[in-house]
Amino acid sequence: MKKSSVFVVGLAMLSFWILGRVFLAQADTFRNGDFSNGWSGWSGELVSADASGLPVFREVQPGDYPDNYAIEGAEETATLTNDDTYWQVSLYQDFDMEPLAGPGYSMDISFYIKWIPSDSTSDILSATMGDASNERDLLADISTDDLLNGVNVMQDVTPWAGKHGVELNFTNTDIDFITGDVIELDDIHFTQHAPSPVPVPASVILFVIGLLGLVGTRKKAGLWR
Ligand SMILES: [Ca+2]
Ligand SMILES: [Ca+2]
Repeated sequence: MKKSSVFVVGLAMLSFWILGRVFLAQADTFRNGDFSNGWSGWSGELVSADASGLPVFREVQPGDYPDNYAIEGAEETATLTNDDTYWQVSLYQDFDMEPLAGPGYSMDISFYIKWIPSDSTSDILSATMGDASNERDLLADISTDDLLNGVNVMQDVTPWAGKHGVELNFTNTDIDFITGDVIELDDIHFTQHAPSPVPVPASVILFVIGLLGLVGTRKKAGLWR
């Protein structure tokens, strides 16, 4: 094959690949953040170790691994639990963020999270949200004590409004080789806030007061009809 033909074929393949990626990147909006619909919308990743101790990553349907993923109690709270086979358990959802309702709007994510590790000084949990260009640690300013007690986290996620292919990821990692570490999760939702009313500048208020004063003066002088 001539070099130019190779180039054209290569370019065509690249185009198809990019188009395919764009097509695959089309996702639903975020759903089932309260787990009232089971694991619908959610995916899992489990990490084990091979014979030489290297990590082996496995994409799973959470419902297929009830030892690692459960929905418990009247509140239908999701729990991620690691064990001696799967020392890291992740739950994630890929979705398209809804656009802002109007100029000046902002958007928050809120969720309940509680961490029950064997040792909070060595085990690790993470909650992240992001797309290809920008990722955020949703627990960066949350204290370990709050996580151990259970806490409602709220973070501004306005930069992702209207973005495609955003991922929300919760990961529970055993580090101290004592497994059975648990993350509880629930009530994950997004809320939009309208911009606060624009304050009227003092100069405008003074102008209006002046105008009213003028009306009063004219009335007194009998000049106003
Ligand atoms: Ca729930
Ligand atoms: Ca542990």
